[in-house]
Amino acid sequence: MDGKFTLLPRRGGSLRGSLPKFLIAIILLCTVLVWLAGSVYRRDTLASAPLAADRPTPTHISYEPDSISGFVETPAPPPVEEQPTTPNSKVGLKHWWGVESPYHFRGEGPRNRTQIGREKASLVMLVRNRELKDALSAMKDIEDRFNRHYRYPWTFFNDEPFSEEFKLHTSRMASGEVQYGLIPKEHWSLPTNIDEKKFREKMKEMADKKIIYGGSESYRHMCRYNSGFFWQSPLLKDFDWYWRVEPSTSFYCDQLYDPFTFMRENGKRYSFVMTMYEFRATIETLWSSTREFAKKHPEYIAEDNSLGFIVDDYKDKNSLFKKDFNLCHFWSNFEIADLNLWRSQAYRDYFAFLDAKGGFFYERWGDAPVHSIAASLFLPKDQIHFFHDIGYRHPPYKRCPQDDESTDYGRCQCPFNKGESFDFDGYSCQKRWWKFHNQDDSGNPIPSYKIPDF
Ligand SMILES: Nc1nc2c(ncn2[C@@H]2O[C@H](COP(=O)(O)OP(=O)(O)O)[C@@H](O)[C@H]2O)c(=O)[nH]1
Ligand SMILES: *[C@@H]1O[C@H](CO)[C@@H](O)[C@H](O)[C@H]1NC(C)=O
Ligand SMILES: [Mg+2]
Repeated sequence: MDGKFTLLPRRGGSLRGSLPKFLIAIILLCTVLVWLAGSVYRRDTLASAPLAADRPTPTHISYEPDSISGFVETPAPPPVEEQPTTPNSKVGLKHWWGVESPYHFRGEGPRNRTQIGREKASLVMLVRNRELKDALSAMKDIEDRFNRHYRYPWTFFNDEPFSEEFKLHTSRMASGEVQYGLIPKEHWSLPTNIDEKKFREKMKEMADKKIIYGGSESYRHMCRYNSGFFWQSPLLKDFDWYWRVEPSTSFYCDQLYDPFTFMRENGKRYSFVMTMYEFRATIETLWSSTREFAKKHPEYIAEDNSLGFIVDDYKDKNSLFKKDFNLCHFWSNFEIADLNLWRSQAYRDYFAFLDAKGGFFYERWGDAPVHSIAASLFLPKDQIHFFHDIGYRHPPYKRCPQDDESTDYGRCQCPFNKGESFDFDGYSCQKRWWKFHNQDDSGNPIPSYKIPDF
C-alpha cells in the first residue's frame, strides 16, 4: 500500500527513473543536429559548385529517344587539335557565305561578295546620311528576300559625301559589292536657264498653297536628278539594269526569281508595283510641254504605246493632243528598269526639252510622272511590266500579291488583309492598268478587249 503513490524523492536515487527519457531527448537532439549540419553542408557544396557557364560542357551529348531521361551522356570523342583563333591564322569556321574566316567569333571578317546573279544590274539608292536607319531596313528586306542569293552590287548616291558610319553599316548589310557616288554639283543645283527670283517666288506660292514638297528646293533637285542624271553616272556605266530602292520601304515576299533576268528574257524595259494619280498642282504644264515635244519628234512615239493608260477616252495616237493627262503615273520609288531606256536618244531629248522649260523648278515636276509619260509614249505597251507578285510598302501605301501561288511560295508576310492592298484603293490607277491590258480587277485576262470608258 504504501509506496504505490509515493512521491519521487527530489534527490538521491532519482536518476534511475529519468535516465531513459534523458537519453531519448539527447538522441533526438543529436539527430536534429546531424540533419541540420547535413543540409547546411549540402547547401555549401552546391554553392561552391562551378556555375553552369564555368563548368566544362559535355562534349558529346546524344539524343536517345528510347531512354527515360531523353538525354544521355556518351563518352567524349577523342580530343581534337585546338583551333587557333589568332587573326593571322588561316584556319577558322566556315561562314555560310563560303569563306574561311579567322574572325568567326565576331561574325565579321572578309566575305565572299562575288556576284552570283547573271545580269549587269545594280541596286540603286539615292539617300542622305541621316536616313541610315531607314536605308538599312529597306536593304535588309531586299537582301533577306532576294539579293543574298544573287549578290548584286549596291550603288548609293548622295549630294553630300557619305559619312564613314553610313558606308560601314550599309556595306555590312550588303551581300555584294558596294559603291558610293557623290553627285556632281551641276546635277544638283539651279541650272543657268532658271530665273532664280521667279523660282523663289513660285516656290513660295506653292508652299503657301500647302502643296506637298511645294516649298522644298532639295526635293526639286532630287526629282530632276532622278529624271535626268543618275543613269549617266560613271558608277553605272557597266550596268544595263537597275532596281531603285528607297529608304523606309518594305518587301513582304521572297523574290523567287531574278527580276532582271525576267525583264531581259521577256523584253520588258520598265516596271512598277503601284500606280496612282499625281497632284495636278505640281505638273501644271508638263502635259502641254510633252505635247510640244511630241509634235517636234513624232518619230519617238511608239506604235502600240500606253497612251491609252494615261489619257481617258483614248481613241488613237491623236489623243495625245486632244485629251488631257489623266495624272496616272507609276510610283517611281520602286523601279526595275533598263538604264538604256533613259540613255536612249528619245529620252535624252525629252529630258533636255523639259529641263529647258524649267518646270522642275517653277513647278515641281516629279521624276515619277516624267518617267511614266516617257515609258508610256516611247515604249510599246508590252514592254512595261506590272510586278503583281511583289509585296511592297512605301509609306503611306502598301500592297500584297493577290494570288495564292505568290503568297504561299513567296512566304509573304503581309501585315494586313491583302484585299486592302492599294491596288483596290480609289486613289490607285491599277484598275485602269488592268482594263487597258484587257484584264479583270484581279489581273486575269478577260476575253474581249474593250477600251475602258472612264
Ligand atoms: N542625297 C539626298 N537624297 C535625297 C534628298 N531628298 C530626297 N532624297 C532621296 O530621294 C528619294 C525620295 O525622297 P523621299 O524623301 O523619300 O520623297 P517621297 O518618297 O516622295 O516622300 C529617297 O531615296 C530619299 O532618300 C536629298 O536632299 N539628298
Ligand atoms: C565566292 O562565290 C562565288 C560565287 O558563288 C564562287 O564561285 C567562289 O568560289 C566563292 N569564293 C570562295 C573563296 O569561296
Ligand atoms: Mg520615299
